Amino acid sequence: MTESGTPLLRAGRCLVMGVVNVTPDSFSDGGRWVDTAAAVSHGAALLDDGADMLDVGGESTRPGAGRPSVSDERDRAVPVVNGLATTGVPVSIDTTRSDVAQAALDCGASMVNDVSGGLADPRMLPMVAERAVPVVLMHWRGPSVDMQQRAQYGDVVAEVCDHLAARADAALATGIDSARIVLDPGLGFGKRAEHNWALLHRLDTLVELGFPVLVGASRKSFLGSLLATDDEDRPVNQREDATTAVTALAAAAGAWAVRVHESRASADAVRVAASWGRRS
Ligand code: PMM
Repeated sequence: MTESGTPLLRAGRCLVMGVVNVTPDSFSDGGRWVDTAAAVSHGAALLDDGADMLDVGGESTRPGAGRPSVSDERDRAVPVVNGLATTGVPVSIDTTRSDVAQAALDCGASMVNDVSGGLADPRMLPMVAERAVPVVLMHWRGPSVDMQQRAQYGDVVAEVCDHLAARADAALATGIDSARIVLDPGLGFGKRAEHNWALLHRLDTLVELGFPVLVGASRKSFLGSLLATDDEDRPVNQREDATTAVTALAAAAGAWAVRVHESRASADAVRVAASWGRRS
């Protein structure tokens, strides 16, 4: 950290954030990277495949998930953050707990990704302000264990945008610089497929709030149900092409970054979108 704090990564195009879930139970890759060395080499592979930054998390937020203890979450995520950050790559810590975030920042993380938008832990936003690091504030309606019961909206786009504008105001009020705030619609968090599609359809409304926007659609169940056959939803490991399509469209709609489990195709897609949008 410099005296003036850590700036938000920018590249003149949509960025690709590679996901490193150090959890036994995440919906798409739970259990694959629980070993620190495996998680670090997975992160390195995501970078080789074109990711601009990595997002490391030690708690699964899939619908219905229970919570690990703070120490379990920290012990899973922080060694992986440490192993990756020493290579100089920008690493964010995906956590709603300020203690975990703080430990990760101490070990080289340079951004906090809080899916609760600072609501789960009242110490999170003041800590982020003090450390002067960028923060992702995601739309959230409460813990994952029963969040789908709260998937009730009148106008989902207006409600999510109003909520995120209020979370940005709360962050500004605690002293977080506006240039370090990222907003995220929280696809799948207390939202059904139709809510996710409405939010993507009107991503411009969220972008117009004036903050960088992160989109996390990768492999989520609304892509599985979109591509379902009569018998079953498209399995998680066969949703990559749909994820890439979302990446291209999100980039074209002005997203700051996409959060993805595989980076190669999305890294290509953001470059296509940037070139398409450029007038020469
Ligand atoms: N989704 C998941 C976890 N963390 N963070 C942000 N900012 N946005 C998301 O959409 C998001 C997130 C759930 O997906 P995973 O369990 O595969 O990581």
